[in-house]
Amino acid sequence: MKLFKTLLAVSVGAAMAVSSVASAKTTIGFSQIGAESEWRTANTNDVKAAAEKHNVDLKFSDAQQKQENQIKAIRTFIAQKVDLIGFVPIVATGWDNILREAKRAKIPVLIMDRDLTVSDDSLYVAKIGTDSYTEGQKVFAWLDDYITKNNIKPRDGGDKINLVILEGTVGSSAATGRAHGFDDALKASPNKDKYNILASQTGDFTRQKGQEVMESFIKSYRDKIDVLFAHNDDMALGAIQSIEAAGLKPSKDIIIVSVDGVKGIFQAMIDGKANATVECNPLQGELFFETAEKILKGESVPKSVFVEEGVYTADQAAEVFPSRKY
Ligand code: GZL
Repeated sequence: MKLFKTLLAVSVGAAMAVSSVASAKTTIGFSQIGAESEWRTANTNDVKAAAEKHNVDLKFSDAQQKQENQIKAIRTFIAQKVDLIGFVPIVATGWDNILREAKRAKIPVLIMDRDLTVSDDSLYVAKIGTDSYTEGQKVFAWLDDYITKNNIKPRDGGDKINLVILEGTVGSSAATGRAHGFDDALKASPNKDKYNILASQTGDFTRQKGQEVMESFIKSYRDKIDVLFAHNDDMALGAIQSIEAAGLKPSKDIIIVSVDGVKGIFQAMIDGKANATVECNPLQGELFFETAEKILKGESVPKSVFVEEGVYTADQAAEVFPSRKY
């Protein structure tokens, strides 16, 4: 009888072992910035859908826009001995120590969306992201072409096209990349002397702050402002509310160009309230989990991969809108 019991125990144990091996899903800890914009929500939804499709046990953490919450989440993932850690670095610096802890725990780290600066590039395996510098360059290229083709004249009767800029989160690679890309393209332009930047201030990528800062810009410069460049669509949408509240016509009195390509800005372009958006593609989930699978199989992956991104203008908005996925 004893032998039978032992065999039974062994067979049950083996069955459980097999079932646990068979159902042993890959566990990935993912620290997301927050839910500050339409774009971020689309990015989160895409990550969760792709995790489901790849049969990954996703431990998802929302940092409420605070770096210290991301660091805490990554430390928790290490304690949970996840197979891989993914995160969107809210700002570019301050990650060395926590990534050294992950390296000591032999847990690979895969970056999504934004970029980071570390003292040792071996602290993360790869980055799947968006090319903020090129996005900034595309903004200026579109604006300079639009101003020239439409022979736009300064509203104040002067000789300079006056811009105000709503910057993204201070210290984020998305904000610094877009700012540098725009500035470098402007400085390289034969028309560089035609432009004057009246003011540039962070709206932290949110609609609310975009509205507040634009209100202050209008108070200071009302009929001098010819162009708003917003580092993301959500801040542009907030700014449009302030422009209208001041009795000005968005896209007409003040030309509006922003970055992301979310549904809200397409609707604003259809409504004649915005002029153009440079796409920043949040649909990075598939590429993220494909790359994670390769890393976990020990395959080599490129250190940095950018997702595809286009430029969309008001005259295309109605036609393109139905096909937009975010
Ligand atoms: C860009 C991304 C930015 C978006 C904003 O890659 O990190 O963060 O442009 C979002 O809308 O808040």
